[in-house]
Amino acid sequence: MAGLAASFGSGAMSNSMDDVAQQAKAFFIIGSNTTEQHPVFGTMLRRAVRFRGAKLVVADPRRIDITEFATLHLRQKPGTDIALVNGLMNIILEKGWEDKAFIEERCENFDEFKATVMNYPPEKVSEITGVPVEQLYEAAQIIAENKPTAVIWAMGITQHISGVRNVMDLANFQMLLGYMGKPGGGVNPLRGQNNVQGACDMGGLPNVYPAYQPVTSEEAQAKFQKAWGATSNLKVGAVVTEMMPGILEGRTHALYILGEDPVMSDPDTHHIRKALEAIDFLVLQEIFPSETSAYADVLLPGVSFAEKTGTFTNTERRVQMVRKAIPTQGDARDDWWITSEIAKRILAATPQRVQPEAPFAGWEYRDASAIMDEINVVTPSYAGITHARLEKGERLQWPCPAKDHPGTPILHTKALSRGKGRFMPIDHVPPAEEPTEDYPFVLSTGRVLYHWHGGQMTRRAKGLLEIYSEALIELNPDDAARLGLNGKNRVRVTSRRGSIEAQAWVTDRVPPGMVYANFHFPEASANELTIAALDPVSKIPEYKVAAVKVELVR
Ligand SMILES: Nc1nc2c(c(=O)[nH]1)N[C@H]1C(S)=C(S)[C@@H](COP(=O)(O)OP(=O)(O)OC[C@H]3O[C@@H](n4cnc5c(=O)[nH]c(N)nc54)[C@H](O)[C@@H]3O)O[C@H]1N2
Ligand SMILES: Nc1nc2c(c(=O)[nH]1)N[C@H]1C(S)=C(S)[C@@H](COP(=O)(O)OP(=O)(O)OC[C@H]3O[C@@H](n4cnc5c(=O)[nH]c(N)nc54)[C@H](O)[C@@H]3O)O[C@H]1N2
Ligand SMILES: [Mo]
Repeated sequence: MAGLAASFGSGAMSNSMDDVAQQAKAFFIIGSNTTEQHPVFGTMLRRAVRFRGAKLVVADPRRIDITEFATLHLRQKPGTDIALVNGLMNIILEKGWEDKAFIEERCENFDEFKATVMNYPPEKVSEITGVPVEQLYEAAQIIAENKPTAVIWAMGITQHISGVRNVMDLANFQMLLGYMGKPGGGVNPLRGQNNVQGACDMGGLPNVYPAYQPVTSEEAQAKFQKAWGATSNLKVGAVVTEMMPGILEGRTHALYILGEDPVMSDPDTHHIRKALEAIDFLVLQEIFPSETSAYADVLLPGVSFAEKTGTFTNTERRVQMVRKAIPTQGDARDDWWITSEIAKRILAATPQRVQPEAPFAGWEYRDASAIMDEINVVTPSYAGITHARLEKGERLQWPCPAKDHPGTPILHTKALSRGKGRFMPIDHVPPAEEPTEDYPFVLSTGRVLYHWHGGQMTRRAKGLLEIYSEALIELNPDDAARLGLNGKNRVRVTSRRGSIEAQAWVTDRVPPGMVYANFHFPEASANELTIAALDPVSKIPEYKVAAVKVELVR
């Protein structure tokens, strides 16, 4: 097979949530705060542990809630996942726990990979990760003996300069144990936004059209030109973390932003503000005035999920109907309607346009189901998914290539048996920024249960604000004592890029030397501190590691 990385391009879970929760003998959760950030799936996993005795290994620097259910919790230092996973594989090979038949028949490049893993003996790994050697052995044994174990991860794995390599190493891990392509096993990244999977499937990426058809392909270009009247050139576009710095470097002149609040959610806020001040033209399509709207030249009022009909595609590639529950207010319009009106005007001004012909609507969609009709024609994996079928209650997961196809709950089964999974030798890379004398703490950032990203929606919900009303910085009790945090519990956290002041939450959820902050509140957002260092392949920022100092506010 063309390399596992290619099929990971879609970033989807290889197995379905039901399959993982019901069939796995054990779960290896690494870098996912599952109960707070994926509460429904988190509940399924907790039930599996409690009621059918599934084992659970959690690898997370923080003592997150799901560790209460864990057979074993490994607390690696942030940014040391490759060393950790290589260390576990080193032990698996030492003990002869690898699946030799699977490796022999279904994988390639094992020897080169093995040579790299041999450089990660448990003692060395313990030094890099901070995880005791005995715990490494214990974890490897639980995972090797409970067949199959499902690996589950989220942003704790991907938001690093080594994010892509972290993911590849977890694929190595599952191949080594023969857990790939098995019910209850597989590689299971949990998607974040309700419809991020659908957005990617529909070509919301700089390198592909819908269904991951490359923008560099003339065939794909011709196909979409017929449907849309015009397309882009054959060049791969930029990702958001390139567009933003591109403003100050003269490469980005205008932005059309739909449903993002970069002032809150992009790394290094000071830099983002400077960029947005400098941009020539900014259009923002939002449902609320946000931190970013102050910089917009044009505000387009879209509508929320509750005011529109269409589909969301979830983390396990399942396409689900969303129905309009409340009427649209004021001047607000369906997001798709606004986009198609803009498209029509751009098309009218494009000299080399063609006239889309039936079955294409040429941007004159009757409603959301008419858009799905177009998707059926141009998107092979969605060819058989229609609003009518979903309305009848069919549970469809793509690939669903025909109207009589039942959908595909598990990926990789056939792909792996047809071709070979390729082992990738992966070495540990330290984070872009490590603690120094001046900035002695490691900062990691993320979310809390009660809020959603920049908080534009959740800070408007009274009940949520009653429970969680301001940013809290998690700080270990030993560090708090050293800082003299006695009754006075506001702290200032400072990185090389900025500074925030907030209330400390003194808790052993974080180990000594680590602090954890969220980006839900503009007055103390973690992104004032984060570093815009990017993974060279995915261009994801290293939100999960920065060096900071922590001071008492007097
Ligand atoms: N309530 C709520 N739920 C959400 C969201 C929200 O904003 N609020 N957002 C949604 C979105 S878009 C996303 S992407 C997901 C994110 O879901 P998650 O990725 O689960 O959430 P995060 O808070 O980013 O943190 C992930 C975990 O990584 C750990 N971690 C930190 N550094 C490291 C490291 O170096 N290695 C490892 N292995 N782990 C590390 C953290 O301690 C944390 O437990 O949540 C989704 N669900
Ligand atoms: N420090 C730090 N930063 C992070 C992360 C982290 O872990 N740490 N995680 C990153 C991740 S994984 C993500 S996904 C991003 C999320 O970052 P964003 O995408 O910027 O955050 P959201 O709050 O999900 O959505 C942005 C806006 O969309 C608007 N909106 C909601 N629904 C609709 C709609 O239907 N139509 C329109 N037009 N607008 C709508 C909301 O009002 C909101 O202001 O943050 C990233 N930033
Ligand atoms: Mo996300």
